[in-house]
Amino acid sequence: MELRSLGLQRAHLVSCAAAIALGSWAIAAHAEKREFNLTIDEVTINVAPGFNANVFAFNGQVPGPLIHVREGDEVTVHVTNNTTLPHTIHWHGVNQTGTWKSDGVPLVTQQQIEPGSEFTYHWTADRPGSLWYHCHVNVWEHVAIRGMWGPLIVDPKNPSALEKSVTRDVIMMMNTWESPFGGSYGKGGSPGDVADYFSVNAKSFPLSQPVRVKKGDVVRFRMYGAGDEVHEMHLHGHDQLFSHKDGYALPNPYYVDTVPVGPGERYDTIVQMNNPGRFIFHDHVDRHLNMGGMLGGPITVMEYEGVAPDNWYAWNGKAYDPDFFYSESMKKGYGMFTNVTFIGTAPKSERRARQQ
Ligand SMILES: [Cu+2]
Repeated sequence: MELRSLGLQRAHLVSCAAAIALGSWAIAAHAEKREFNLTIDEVTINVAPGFNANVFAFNGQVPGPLIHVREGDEVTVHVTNNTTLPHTIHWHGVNQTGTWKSDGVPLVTQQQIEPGSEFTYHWTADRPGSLWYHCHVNVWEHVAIRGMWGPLIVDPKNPSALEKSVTRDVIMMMNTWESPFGGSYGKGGSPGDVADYFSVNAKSFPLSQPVRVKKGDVVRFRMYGAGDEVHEMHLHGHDQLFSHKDGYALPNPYYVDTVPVGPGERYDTIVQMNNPGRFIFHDHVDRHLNMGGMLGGPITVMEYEGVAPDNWYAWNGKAYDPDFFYSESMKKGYGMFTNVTFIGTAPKSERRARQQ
């Protein structure tokens, strides 16, 4: 506790010194203290038709809750491990300036958080961008196939004109699953094990969702490689202006139509919605359609307002969740945001045990 408060004081001094060096008190004046609670729970989620996965879920959901803060904010996160295996949380992209003991790496920066235990992380949002958080214990299982990941968006103190032009954020976290181990905690993700289901925000098409847009929208896609494979994300009908890599603004953004999102990476593209119709946005790795599937995996569709419905359209009449890509939550300012769509159910075996 003493060490932690010393760390806090040091971080505060560093940020004040930086503010003085910049000849501005902006950092010290506008930084907010933000405090969040995360639990880690064992639940089952439905990833694809015919495939459920037992997961370690932050606040019972996959992806984990959206954490949205501003550059310079001081963040405290209390973590409670309600599962049967140990975990930590690594804040991927945060540089942990003066707070290295909050980096979340077991046996390097902390002891793992044992079942039934708690741990508190404290860090300053020392750089902006599309960051994320994930477990750092047995990552080949916990991150790759058990859903232990969520988005952490740090808004820059001084957004660029390009960033200011954005009217909607779309957060897409792609990942992998191994159905033979879907029901077996503590197994899977090892070399030789084969991923056979693929998803965006933990849902494979057709369980994923469209992005409903109108002409004139400017969408910022924030794409994450949360699993163990590269996802070649291809948007039809539009130019994607590749603007940020791992949260860092490119000095010279350039246009692409396919983005290779590898494990741990983040790619942001900014797209002018200027071509009304229905356009698919999909993973171009053919195997990622799912094992034996006709059409599946990480897929969404840009559905423009005003386009007449067709009864043969695969998503005709679909129940729409406008926050599936955290687009609505991102409009609500800073804080932590959940989505009931992502919440799992108690594993069947556990439920049976409770009923008896
Ligand atoms: Cu873990």
